[in-house]
Amino acid sequence: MGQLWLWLAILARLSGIMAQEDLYRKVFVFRNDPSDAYVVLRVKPEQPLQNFTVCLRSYTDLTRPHSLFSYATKAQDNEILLFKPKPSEYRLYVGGKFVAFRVPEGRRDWEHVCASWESATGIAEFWLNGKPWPRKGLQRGYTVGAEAAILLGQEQDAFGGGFDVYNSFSGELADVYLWDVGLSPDKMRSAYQSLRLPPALLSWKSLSFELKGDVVVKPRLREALGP
Ligand SMILES: *[C@@H]1O[C@H](CO)[C@@H](O)[C@H](O)[C@H]1NC(C)=O
Ligand SMILES: [Ca+2]
Repeated sequence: MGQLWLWLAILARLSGIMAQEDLYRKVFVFRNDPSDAYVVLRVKPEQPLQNFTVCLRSYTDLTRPHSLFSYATKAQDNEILLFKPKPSEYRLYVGGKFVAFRVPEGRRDWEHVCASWESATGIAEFWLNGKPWPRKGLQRGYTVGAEAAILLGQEQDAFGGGFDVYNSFSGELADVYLWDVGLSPDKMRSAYQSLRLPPALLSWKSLSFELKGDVVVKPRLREALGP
């Protein structure tokens, strides 16, 4: 029996099948600053996106630029990118163009963000800690490519690579989700409050991921919720 599992594990590794895990009450800890660590996420099925919502929670004391969610295709490295160039700004990139959302400088606490985009109108929504920011627009009529390298911890300047360690993430990440729809305001608030959520392309409760380098899964130290 032990040997069967060993063979299955080897087979899984060879065929690139990743662990699927419920990360409820867990976090990814990126220990180093700067760091070359990252986490690869896999979406199944891969599909082009006319609409999407990405949500995650982060906890860091970084003041330098850092990447939170990097979705690159072979044609466009910034296909979907959630990026924090400085403590008072978030950027959402879609197909290489971005909109900026100015935010109050963090209280050095967990920050929950959701960003959504809709091709038909180009409208981008940005929610911080359960609260919507004034909507902006970009890339009306665009389609996000299907075959993607999806990474946490690094910003891709090439498909699956081209990292700048000074754009790396350092700290804790949790509650990462990607949907192929724009979430309703109710669901945006549910995501912030860690309540029940619709089925997702990427779900923290059944995440297919692979750790690369110095990043570890640890239990949460406390509930990440805050007003
Ligand atoms: C994208 O969202 C718009 C507006 O909610 C909807 O009309 C459209 O059908 C959606 N497209 C896809 C492919 O889901
Ligand atoms: Ca890039």
